[in-house]
Amino acid sequence: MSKSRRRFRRAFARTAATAAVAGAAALFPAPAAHADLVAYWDFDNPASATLVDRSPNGFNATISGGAVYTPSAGGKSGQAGDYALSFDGVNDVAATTASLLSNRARFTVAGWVRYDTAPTGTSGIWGQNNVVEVGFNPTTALNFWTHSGSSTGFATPAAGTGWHHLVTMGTGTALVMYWDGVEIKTTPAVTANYGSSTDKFKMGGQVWNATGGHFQGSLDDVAVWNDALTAAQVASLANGSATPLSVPEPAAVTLVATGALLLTTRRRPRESQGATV
Ligand SMILES: [Ca+2]
Ligand SMILES: [Ca+2]
Repeated sequence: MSKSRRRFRRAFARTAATAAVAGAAALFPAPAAHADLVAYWDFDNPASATLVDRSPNGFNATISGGAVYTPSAGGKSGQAGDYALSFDGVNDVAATTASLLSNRARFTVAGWVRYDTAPTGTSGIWGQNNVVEVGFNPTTALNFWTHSGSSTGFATPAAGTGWHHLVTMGTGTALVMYWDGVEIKTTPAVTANYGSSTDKFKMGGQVWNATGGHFQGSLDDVAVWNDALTAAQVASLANGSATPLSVPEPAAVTLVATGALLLTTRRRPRESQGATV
């Protein structure tokens, strides 16, 4: 083969490989949010009393009692434009208008929690009264109660230790709590349904009961899933490599990996062909 023809072949192979990568990107786009993501609030719309649900489901929450956004960069990431919501422990609450946790066979609620003063009373961090209740109860423990799947908890870490990542999960066979990405408590309890109530999903108070029980501290990036997350998914949230919008379905990860593999195996014969002709 002539030198110019070989050069042409090499250039053609490079172009084809580039096109193949572009094609693969179109065939295998970045994974969408986990299909079981129910709602996600990042608290990054500080001009509004409405907390925008960043999932496609539109479960916006409304601030009442005077809960305030932290200043820009006051959110977990510490970056400009990242806000958290600060609760006064008196009457502040963020409430949806939906009973998000009713009749779940499995669920996960995850988010960042910060409390700079020790809790002075039973206080709710997130949940839905009479179905799933999470918060300080008593003041020395983080407690996770469900209507029909038992309850669990662990001793409260000291106040003033910054942001912590909390996960409360019902797998159908156990209640699982993660703290800063580590599975800190698992309590076996089998149920096909964690219960239902007409109460709404709330953050910062009115969780242990329909009224009262207000949390003093801040929350950021709270999300609800209609499934149990894997330990790897929890770790990715806690170490900041994923947000609730980028925690992928395990199936999507497999598809992307398969695409990359196909690309690799298809390119090899073409290159060796060029060398032997
Ligand atoms: Ca208040
Ligand atoms: Ca935020």
